[in-house]
Amino acid sequence: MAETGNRPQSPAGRDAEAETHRGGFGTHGGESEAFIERTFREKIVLVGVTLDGADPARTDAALDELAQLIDTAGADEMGRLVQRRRAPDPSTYIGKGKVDEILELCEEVDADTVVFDDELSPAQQFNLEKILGRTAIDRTAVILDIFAQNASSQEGKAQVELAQLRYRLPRLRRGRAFSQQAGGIGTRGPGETQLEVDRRRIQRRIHKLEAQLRDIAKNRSVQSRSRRRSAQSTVAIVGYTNAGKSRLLNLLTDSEVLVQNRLFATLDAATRRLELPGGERVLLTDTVGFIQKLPHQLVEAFRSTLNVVAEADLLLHVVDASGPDPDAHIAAVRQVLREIGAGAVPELLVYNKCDLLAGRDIPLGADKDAIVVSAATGEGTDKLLAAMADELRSSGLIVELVVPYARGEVLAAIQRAGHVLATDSDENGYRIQARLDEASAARLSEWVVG
Ligand SMILES: Nc1nc2c(ncn2[C@@H]2O[C@H](COP(=O)(O)OP(=O)(O)OP(=O)(O)O)[C@@H](O)[C@H]2O)c(=O)[nH]1
Ligand SMILES: [Mg+2]
Repeated sequence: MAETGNRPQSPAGRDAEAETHRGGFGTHGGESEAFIERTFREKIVLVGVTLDGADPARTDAALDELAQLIDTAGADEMGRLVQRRRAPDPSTYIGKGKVDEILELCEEVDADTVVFDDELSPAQQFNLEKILGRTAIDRTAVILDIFAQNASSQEGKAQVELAQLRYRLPRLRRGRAFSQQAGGIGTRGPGETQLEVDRRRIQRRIHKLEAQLRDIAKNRSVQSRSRRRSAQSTVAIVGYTNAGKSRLLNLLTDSEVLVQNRLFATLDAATRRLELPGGERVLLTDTVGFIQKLPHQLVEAFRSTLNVVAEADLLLHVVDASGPDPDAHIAAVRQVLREIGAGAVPELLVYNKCDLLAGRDIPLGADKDAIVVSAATGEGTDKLLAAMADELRSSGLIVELVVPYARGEVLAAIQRAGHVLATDSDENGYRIQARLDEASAARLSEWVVG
């Protein structure tokens, strides 16, 4: 019987005694229980699929990373299985024969839970759990669990809960009777009524969290407007999880944000002041790390936090140069950046952990402007700071200008000189936010406010 110890048992899970495994997933319904049990270390079997045309080595690397995620979530890998397939099986994701193999392996190692590297549809998950007699979850659920463990601020907690509930909602089902699948309209039992109740309850909670997060975001956008009026540049540190973003922030700004050799140690953005060698003052923000197949529910829920990235003047994209496949990590990070609308923000690639390379060459690839540093030894930071100053100078400052309605030609000059971010109007004229280089900002200084 799967139930988290001290939390109230959910109505949906009450009649789930048919489940013999000890995993955490069988008991949907509660608002924030974990997918993987934390009262003991679950034994887990990992499953990966190499689709046609994909590189099997990539599947292995993905499973290594999944093993790391599992460990971070507090469970142990007992074994893994990989299958090559042309396409996922719509009902069980992997082939039926392979499901039997998994069952055998699970029994051999007494596994509690099977974790698939790709997102399972609710139907696939349902069918797999039925055949395997134990919890079947996917990478998304594991990442959601880790986020839930690591969230500490009110906003972070609300964001993670929202992502969990959006993931959970389509997967809600009553515990024991599997009539949902075979049944359909006209076969509703009393359990389904309970299911409806659970759905409504979760939906209400989702709306409440959305409203709460909107309020927090509104506050933040007031703050960021006032920061823009002060024309301070903002630099966001982004990158793959565990690349050393927080340690770099600490080094550059003499701070003490949490640094850990664990995935997703940072969930809440931290902003610190930094003075560049030329005396320019910038705000440096450390953000949540990204990963391959980052659940879209999380990207959605963290959208307002990630706005600092989309609105930044410059990104420091930190890469673990000592990692197994830096290029794959870079590609995964850029993919998420595009998803959050930060694809066009200027980026400085920063290869970190160069102290671990022990003479190996850095895989700089095509990017000759990349900087090589070590957040551990401080090597390369002078170059990094100088490069940041250069980039910011060439990409310009965000300034606010007020132009009287009668001076249309000034408006046109601003548009020619830089990039207009926002236009508003009040009794004084047009109020414009634009990114301008230093020369243009000086030329238009008559209209610059603040
Ligand atoms: N040897 C070495 N270790 C480093 C370096 N930079 C970071 N680390 C280590 O790498 C691990 C991860 O560092 P963090 O700064 O927490 O990484 P992060 O990118 O903020 O990770 P998340 O917040 O979890 O996404 C920690 O154990 C750091 O001490 C470096 O330059 N050299
Ligand atoms: Mg961090």
